[in-house]
Amino acid sequence: MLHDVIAAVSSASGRAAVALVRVSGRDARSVAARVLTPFRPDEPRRVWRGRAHHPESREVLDDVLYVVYADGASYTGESLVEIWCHGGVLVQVELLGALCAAGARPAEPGEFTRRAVLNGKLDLLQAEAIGDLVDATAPAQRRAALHQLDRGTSSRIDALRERVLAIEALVSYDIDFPEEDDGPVSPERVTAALQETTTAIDDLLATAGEGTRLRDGALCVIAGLPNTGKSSLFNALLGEDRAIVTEIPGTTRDAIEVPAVFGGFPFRLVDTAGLRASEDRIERLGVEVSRRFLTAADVVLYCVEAGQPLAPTEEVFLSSLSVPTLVVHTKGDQGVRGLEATDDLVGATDDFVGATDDLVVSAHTGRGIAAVRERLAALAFHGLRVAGNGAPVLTRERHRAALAHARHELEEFQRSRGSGLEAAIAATHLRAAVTALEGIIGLITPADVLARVFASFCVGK
Ligand SMILES: Nc1nc2c(ncn2[C@@H]2O[C@H](COP(=O)(O)OP(=O)(O)OP(=O)(O)O)[C@@H](O)[C@H]2O)c(=O)[nH]1
Ligand SMILES: [Mg+2]
Repeated sequence: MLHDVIAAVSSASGRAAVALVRVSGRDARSVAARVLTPFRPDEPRRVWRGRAHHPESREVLDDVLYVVYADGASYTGESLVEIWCHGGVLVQVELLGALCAAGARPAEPGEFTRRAVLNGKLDLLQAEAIGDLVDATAPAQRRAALHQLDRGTSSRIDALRERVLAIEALVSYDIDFPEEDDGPVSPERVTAALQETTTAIDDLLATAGEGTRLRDGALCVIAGLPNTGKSSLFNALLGEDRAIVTEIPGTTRDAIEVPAVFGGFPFRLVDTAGLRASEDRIERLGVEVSRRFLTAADVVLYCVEAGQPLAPTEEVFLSSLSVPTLVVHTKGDQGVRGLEATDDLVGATDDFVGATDDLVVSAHTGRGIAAVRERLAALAFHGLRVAGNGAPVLTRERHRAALAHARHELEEFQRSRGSGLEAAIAATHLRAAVTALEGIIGLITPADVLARVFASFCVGK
């Protein structure tokens, strides 16, 4: 099955100057030869010009460019032909039809990348990185994906695996010579090595929260009393009018969620109904929705009108929040005295994570809007901003769960050793830790894991 020839349009459909059609598999060249003239398979990685035609009707479909890649020197690791035809809705589909008539079958979603993994061209983390790169909407997502594609995360996992293998080697002496009380390897050495490895795992695990946020977008919920300018701020942050603004308190009834990029990081910005006890049934439901969003929020943007002190209920509400909160004083153009000094806070810094911080903004003049964006990025992605671009980030639950599992096995090993269990039996936990780490990179990957990884890919990838 792996050797059948697959074909797909790898570019998006719709009007475009060019489209890319890929053909991969052991016999990709003979399939392409039936469609392309002249076909020059002998000189790989050179661009040729040719005509594409249907293998049966011989009707010419397009004037194309193509490249042939040899086995082992292609994206998929197998014989691969890439054909650039004219884009649009018809030509690329007809070309794909011609290739299928010539012996290929339509590829399944992610099948090219899946083959690349099965042929050892990419590990599983790199394959996921390709998916992330295609899905990236914020520069920070692109940077993390590229780092992962460069085996940044993989090499970190490799290093962890090496550490566990080294511990295995240390304890193997005890296994081979169990009757020796004082072997050449002291138990302290094993314990120290275990501790170092667990710490290294914890460092990586600590990136999982922001890593997931980096993939999904940080949920930023705008909250506050009615009429405090939440929807206006929402629109100003997005740079477009998405939410209705009126002078009537209780205008927003439903939560509106819109993806956004602030400071290069991905967000899901949510405007909510103003928080108050209302007689109006619809408004009450809206307030309930607001509260639900607030429980799920990664960061809260709390609006209070400039010059208005926080009401005691608001103080209580704010201190009940367990996520970083940015309090902004809205309508800052209305000339409230005593707030000018607060402008000193505009420069965003990285050292106030979790703190409640104040900022004066105006949706009307744009004052403070850029600073809010920067601050939100600093609050939601503090760790990533500090770590910089070169650090690996765990972006998926799959990674986190497997690492946590490896860590658990190391603890179990330590526990078994402590309880005097035979070294050979205790060492099975080390083996299990190695297997868990290998699963992340994809050295050993059950079919169902592969299926899950590629489920979200689109055709042609
Ligand atoms: N001068 C001034 N007025 C503003 C500003 N932002 C909002 N307003 C006014 O304040 C009123 C309420 O604005 P909204 O954005 O609808 O407030 P909200 O908090 O979403 O209100 P609800 O949805 O009812 O809770 C409107 O009349 C806005 O024009 C601002 O920056 N400056
Ligand atoms: Mg509103």
